[in-house]
Amino acid sequence: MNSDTIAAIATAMSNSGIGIIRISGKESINIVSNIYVDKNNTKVLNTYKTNTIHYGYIIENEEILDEVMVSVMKSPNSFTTEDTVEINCHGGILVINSILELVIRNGARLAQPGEFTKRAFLNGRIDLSEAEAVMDIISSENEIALKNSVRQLKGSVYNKITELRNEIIYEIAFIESALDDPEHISLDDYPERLNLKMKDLIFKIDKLLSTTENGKIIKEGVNTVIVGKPNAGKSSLLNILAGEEKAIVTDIAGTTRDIIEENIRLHDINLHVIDTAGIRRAEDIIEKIGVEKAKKYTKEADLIIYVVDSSVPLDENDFDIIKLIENKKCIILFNKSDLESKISIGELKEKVNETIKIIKTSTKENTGIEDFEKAVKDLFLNGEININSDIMITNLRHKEALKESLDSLVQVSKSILNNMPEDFYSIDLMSAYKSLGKIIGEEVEEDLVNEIFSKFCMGK
Ligand SMILES: Nc1nc2c(ncn2[C@@H]2O[C@H](COP(=O)(O)OP(=O)(O)OP(=O)(O)O)[C@@H](O)[C@H]2O)c(=O)[nH]1
Ligand SMILES: [Mg+2]
Repeated sequence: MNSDTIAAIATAMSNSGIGIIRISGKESINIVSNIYVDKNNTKVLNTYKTNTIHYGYIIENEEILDEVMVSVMKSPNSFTTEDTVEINCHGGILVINSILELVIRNGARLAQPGEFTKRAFLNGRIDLSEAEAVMDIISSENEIALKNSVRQLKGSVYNKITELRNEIIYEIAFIESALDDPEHISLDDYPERLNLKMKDLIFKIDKLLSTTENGKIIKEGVNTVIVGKPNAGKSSLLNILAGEEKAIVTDIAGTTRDIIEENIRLHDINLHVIDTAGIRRAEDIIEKIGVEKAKKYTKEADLIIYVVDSSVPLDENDFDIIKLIENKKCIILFNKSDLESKISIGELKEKVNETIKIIKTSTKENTGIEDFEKAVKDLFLNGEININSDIMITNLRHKEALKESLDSLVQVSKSILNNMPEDFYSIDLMSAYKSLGKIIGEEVEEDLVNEIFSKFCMGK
């Protein structure tokens, strides 16, 4: 009997109009009740009747994540015969993934491919031939999806996973051979060596996991905010990046009053760039509102570009901004470098987080912009993965698989520490190997039922 509650994205993983997250199992209604409110901001989902559909919001920490329609189907009136909730949300990958992650944090487990249909079958809702018919219908779509994912995974990600798997299988083979032939292969100092290897592999997988966040950002656009005091050259920068005169540039401090937004593709990264009103302690009511907005957007940004006017001394406005950008991903432009400097890079460095890159630019003479672009790229890609929007690990299932393999490798290290026998290492190494295999589609499934149902795509 399946007692846990499963969740998955039931629609294609692309930026489409609508995305559906399906949740099935005993806890599904409770889980969604926790994260859903109706238009009166009340948690009422568990009062809804079966087979009804409702308008409301998914909330996280009291903030609205998305506007949604939810369908409630109570057992046995659903496809799986279990309590089922479907959330229809907006189709962006970032939104769908965030909601799915939220559902999982609230107690559901990520479904295996075909698991909804498998439950329908195991609960007597459909027979195997019906299940196979469903499979036929979706398999054509699946083939495209499969080709698609193979294409996505070709290149650096695929190579990386294969490389990791090869390193793991080598160790498994070594242990197995040594256990088979102890006379010729010694395991005497092996645990120490293996431990070093584990450290290295754990480091590499951690790094790969950190790119999953970047991968998401790359598709959706990095929320980038240009801040600085009035007249620093913020709007000039926006115009250079946009390649046209999007924002008004004048020598009057306080020219930009409201925010100006622009989507810019920089190398392979989509930036959603927001030019803001120069931050200063303004008197003028309209400017004041603009400044408040600038502060709000800065707090929410993924990336901040702080434009410093190097032709005038740092002042209280700069100090306000420096406080605002604490703990944020940030790049500082030491702008107006064509003029005589009234501050030094060293002086600026002392005042901000030491990891922040400072780049000399002139947004008037268009210098230093390439260095700036490179800094953005470095910041997001860690120089590691050759990401373009086709190659990335945005897929939550891949992320889970990476985490699983990481857990198994940590377990190997623990076994070494506890002087466990060598065959313990093999077991966890094999789990790590299999988890990684899921990412590139080379998992070994022994169970026939699993085999059949694993042909389904996620959420079916
Ligand atoms: N010499 C020099 N002048 C610059 C540079 N960048 C911008 N300027 C000039 O500085 C003035 C202000 O530029 P903007 O781009 O409007 O500055 P801003 O930061 O958007 O200003 P606000 O919108 O008022 O906050 C304009 O006269 C620009 O021509 C630079 O690198 N060097
Ligand atoms: Mg401006």
